[in-house]
Amino acid sequence: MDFLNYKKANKKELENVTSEEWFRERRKFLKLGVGSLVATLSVEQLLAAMGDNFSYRSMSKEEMIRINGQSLKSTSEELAISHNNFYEFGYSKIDPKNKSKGFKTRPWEVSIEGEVEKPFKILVDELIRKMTLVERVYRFRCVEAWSMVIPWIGFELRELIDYAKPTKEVKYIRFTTLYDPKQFPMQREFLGMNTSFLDFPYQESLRIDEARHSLTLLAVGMYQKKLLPQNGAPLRLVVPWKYGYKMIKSINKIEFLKEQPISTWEKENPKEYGFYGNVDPQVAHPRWSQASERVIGQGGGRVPTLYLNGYAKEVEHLYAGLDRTKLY
Ligand SMILES: Nc1nc2c(c(=O)[nH]1)N[C@H]1C(S)=C(S)[C@@H](COP(=O)(O)O)O[C@H]1N2
Ligand SMILES: [Mo]
Repeated sequence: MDFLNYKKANKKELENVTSEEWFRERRKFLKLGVGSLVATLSVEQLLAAMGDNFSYRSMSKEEMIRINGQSLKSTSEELAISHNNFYEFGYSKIDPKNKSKGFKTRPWEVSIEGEVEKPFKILVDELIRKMTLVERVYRFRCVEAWSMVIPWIGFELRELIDYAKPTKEVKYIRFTTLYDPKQFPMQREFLGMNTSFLDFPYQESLRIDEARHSLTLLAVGMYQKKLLPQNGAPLRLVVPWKYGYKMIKSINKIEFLKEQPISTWEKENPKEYGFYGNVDPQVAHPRWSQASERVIGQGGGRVPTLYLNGYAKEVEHLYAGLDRTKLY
């Protein structure tokens, strides 16, 4: 869509689009030039015209230091989009990039189910339009003992939870990745057998208080752009104090639950992967130490791993009374 071809909005039209609902789109269009702003555009047209851009609040230096304890330098974008874990596309780090070229992320429907006032489905772009987008630069620590720093764009999950209106009994929230063997090679069967050792669709969950923490995001972008398929487009979970496997990608179902569910990795190997997946240098994986990590993009250099990935001050209180040495 070529928004530069739109006729100039007159003063009256401009006033019509100053309502709260139109605020973000309007700001985006103002950035692009008033000529691109026409009051008669439908929401769908506006969303399409947004292209690969979002309007979001950037992270200030003060916020960066308050949350991360220091100023962090992001990993190079090139590495973050070509060193990935996304087993639906394959097991090697380059598979997700190479095998996701045609992955269709729009239109994309997200289904909200379980213990809510009224279950519903919503198009991801409509959901994004309702939420407040922010940028958050966070440390990212995979259970395989490597790490990156990623500048995410997303909204706080708690904003969606409030929007979904869960019942009082809700204790957990579960996310499910799209199930589509046509698009995900590893979800296919071969001679009646599963191709993968994982039980797809991939599922992950959080306790509702973890989900409501202000650091917990649903990401829709990174590096100031929309997410690419290999990073979990169009919607993926970000919980910076947990191992990467908790940060489920390409979500199309969100359920509110009363009981603690079993997640994909926990089901596959309960001796090695727990429900919590909290980053903890003192609790070794059965097959390797978690005391340090290899920083991707720093020539193989290792740094000590921080308790709760450096976010202990923010989230430690959530785990008072839990035994750190036990794999939950
Ligand atoms: N659906 C799905 N989500 C997933 C995975 C996966 O295989 N499938 N891998 C997880 C793991 S182990 C990690 S480390 C992160 C990797 O995210 P990144 O590729 O954006 O760095 O995604 C997580 N989310
Ligand atoms: Mo991971």
